Amino acid sequence: MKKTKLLTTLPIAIAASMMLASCGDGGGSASTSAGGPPVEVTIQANDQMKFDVHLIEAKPGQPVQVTLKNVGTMPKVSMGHNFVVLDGKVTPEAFIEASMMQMANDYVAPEMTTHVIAHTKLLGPGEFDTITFNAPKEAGDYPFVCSFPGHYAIGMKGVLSVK
Ligand SMILES: [Cu+2]
Repeated sequence: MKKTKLLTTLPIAIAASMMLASCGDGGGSASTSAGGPPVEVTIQANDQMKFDVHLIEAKPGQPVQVTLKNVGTMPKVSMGHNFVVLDGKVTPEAFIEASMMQMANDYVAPEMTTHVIAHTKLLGPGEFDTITFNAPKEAGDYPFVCSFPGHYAIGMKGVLSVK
């Protein structure tokens, strides 16, 4: 009698503990991957062509979740923003120059995608996009930019520091 009761209640107990775990810190299922719990970053981009975050720190191989929010009000065609992390094997300047005519590709030149670790969509006012990627396994500083023409030069840039 005792035995059967244990057997029937056990699955419920397991289910309950799983629910508790998933409601925990929001770290979610990604926390089980090799690089440890993800770094979560929210970056705002505005009409003044500024990011409010210029440094992201991660461990080698650690998952990184970036949410880019365009908090501006100007139209996407004149003031769109994206977030592009580069592999360090191409300069941001070369990447931006190659991408400046690539509006249809969210200003990410197809021939440059091998140098792109990750990128968001190009966002119009009030839009946001969330991407998750793994930080490079090699320690170093990896540049990130907004590749909308002119924005990098004004300062829409930063560094993913892996160490
Ligand atoms: Cu921008």
